[in-house]
This record gives sequence, C-alpha cells and structure tokens, in this order.
Amino acid sequence: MDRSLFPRPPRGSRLLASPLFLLARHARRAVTRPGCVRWLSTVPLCALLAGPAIAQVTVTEAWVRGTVPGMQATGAFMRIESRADTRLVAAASPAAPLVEIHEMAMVDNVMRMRAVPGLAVPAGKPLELRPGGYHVMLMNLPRPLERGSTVPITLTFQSADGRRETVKVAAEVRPLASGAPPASGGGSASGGHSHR
Ligand SMILES: [Cu+2]
Repeated sequence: MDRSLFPRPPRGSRLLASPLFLLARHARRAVTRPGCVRWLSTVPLCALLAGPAIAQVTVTEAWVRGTVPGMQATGAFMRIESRADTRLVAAASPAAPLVEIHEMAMVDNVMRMRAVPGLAVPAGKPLELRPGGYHVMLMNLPRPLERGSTVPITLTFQSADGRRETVKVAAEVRPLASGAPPASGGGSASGGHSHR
C-alpha cells in the first residue's frame, strides 16, 4: 500500500493548531504577568493618543477663485489649524496637473508670487491662506473652474518627526472677483495670479 495516500492527520492539524495555541499561551501570559498587564492597559491609552495625532490638522473655509476660458492658473485659499506643530509640504488636485504652495513677496516694489517648499503651521496658531498672501496654486488647468462647483484638494502635512498626514478638502469655486486682489502685480486677466 502506498503510504503517501494516507498522510498522518495529526501533522496537518498540529500546523493549524499551533498558532492558536501560541496565541492562547500568549494571552494567558499577558493576563498573568504584571508587566504584560501593564502593557495591555496602556494599549487603549496609546490608541487615544494616536487618534488626535492622526487627525491633528483641520482645514476650513476652503475656496478656489473661479477661472474663465484661457486662464490656466488660479489660487486656492483656506484656513489651516493644527493641534501640534506641523508643515504643509505638498498639495495636489485632480483639477490641475501642477499644484504648488505659493507665497506673495514684495520684489523691487512689485508683489510677486513664488513657490515655497512648505509652510509652517504652529500648534494652535491658524495659518490663513488668502488672496494677496499664501495660497495653493493650481496650474496648467485643462478647463475653467466654474463657480458653484467644488475642487478636491489633497494637502500633505509633515510633522517634525517625519510623520505625514493628508487632509482632503472640497474647495468651493467662487467668482473670479472674490477676495481682495493683491495691491500690485498680477492683473485682472489672471485673477492676481500672474506667474514669473
Ligand atoms: Cu501663486
């Protein structure tokens, strides 16, 4: 008789059973050992601490200045708050193939915008992105952004320890003339967002 036709059943069942056995043994130890009990009791606390750390950034009042045909770039504005020190390091949107973080700066008495690698968001101190100041720049727009629609924007934040968090916002498209345009530079044709 071919013995391979009758594999020993305990072998297979032992393979299956051993992880369960190990788990059970571990659980027993965890309950009986003081150290492990302490470890177990800290788990919910860790979960509580991890919760706010994951969702520490809140973005409100997000809007985008609408565009008209021919306009290839516009700004997105919002209010960003964080429970802990963090940095806005990237932004992306399906509405624009190129998205940058911009600041406005006075250069030779002319207000110009330029890309920055990131913006600090100190704990408890809201960062305002608004016309004439910091903004998220949506560029190479394939089509106009019509008022009343919304533009999804994904913001990436990075804390000092390197941990990243992404926040998705739905920015309302407001009329082109919304918000105070920069005092100089830009122009109405580009909604104050000329790019050099
Ligand atoms: Cu810009």
